[in-house]
Amino acid sequence: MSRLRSPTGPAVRQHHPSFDKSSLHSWAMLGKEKLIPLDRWHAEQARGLKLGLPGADSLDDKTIPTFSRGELPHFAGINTFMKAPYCEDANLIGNYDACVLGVPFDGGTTYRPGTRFGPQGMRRISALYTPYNYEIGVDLREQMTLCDAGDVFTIPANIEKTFDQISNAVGHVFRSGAFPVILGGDHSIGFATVRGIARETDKKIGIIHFDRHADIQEKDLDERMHTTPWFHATNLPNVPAKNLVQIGIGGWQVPREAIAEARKRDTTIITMNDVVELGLEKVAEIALEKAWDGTDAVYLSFDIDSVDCGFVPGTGWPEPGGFLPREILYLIGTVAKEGLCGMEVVEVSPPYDTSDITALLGVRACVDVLGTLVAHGKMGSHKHMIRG
Ligand SMILES: [Mn+2]
Repeated sequence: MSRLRSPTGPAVRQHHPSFDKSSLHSWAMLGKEKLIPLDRWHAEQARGLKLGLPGADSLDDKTIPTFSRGELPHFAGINTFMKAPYCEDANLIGNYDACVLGVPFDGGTTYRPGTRFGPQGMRRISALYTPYNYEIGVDLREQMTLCDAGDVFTIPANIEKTFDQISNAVGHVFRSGAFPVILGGDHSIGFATVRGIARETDKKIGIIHFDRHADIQEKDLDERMHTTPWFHATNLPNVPAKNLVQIGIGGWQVPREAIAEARKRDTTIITMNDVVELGLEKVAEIALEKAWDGTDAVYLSFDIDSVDCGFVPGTGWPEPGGFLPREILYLIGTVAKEGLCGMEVVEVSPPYDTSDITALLGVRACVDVLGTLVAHGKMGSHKHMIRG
């Protein structure tokens, strides 16, 4: 800020005399808030009073029940994702626009474990968020329906049986028409999640993958581990390797066999240095171009360790030099604008987390995607792929 000081009078600021705040995105979103209804919020409050009984006479706010029901207070209640209804009956998932499901599994980790607690960790801190986002201009409660279907029954000592369980669950959610939001779990699940969707469609799927690691070698420690999902996913007939875009890769944890495989399969790797050179906007454009080239839908796989380890201590293979949180949120939000057929957040490990910050960023990615899909009219855009 430049301040011109007259010798006698007060400081005069005149750097931006033509600044017009109505030119800001902020201004447009201020106006947009007025257009979003409050009907479902009022319905939730009424339901809270009915189920939770009216509050004490001393309370001025007569919408507050005695028993906490619904969103408030954020520190209370039974902790589903964003306090969304728990869809205990898996047959009813198709009644919702989107469905959160946890995959508590860390049998594919090759260093720090703990991601089996990822779904719980993300659910717990998800209570911090309201359904409204000013910058995106959406209120999820008013503009879409979300449920939490709980967790997949994983088999801790058997990765292949776990893969089968995951593909069953994700395939079921996808087939129901609800948009799958998958909370991992280590990255080994990426093969099983994509397979779950791929089996339910004849269409082709591209993958946008954010990570510090390439995760495309065939085996690790003699098994299919969290370093291997894309080798196996891109062996599926309708998941072409040329539509796999891997962004943020780099550092000293990328095995040579993964790079050899990426070269052989002709995936697109955009390293962190490439991101710095190209800029975020271009990277998003390139990712969309490659992932959508000849495909019918795109799946988003977000490894939390793509973000600099200073921001995400709670992860299995921390690596410095990754994205800033706002960079990854920009990229995720931008690639979601054209629609997705599913998404996952993997490698959140609460036992190593500090103040829930890693889990919080994982939640943020999910909520930003939901908000972006709603804002751009893409919620449900994957339904055309479901085999009839
Ligand atoms: Mn990784």
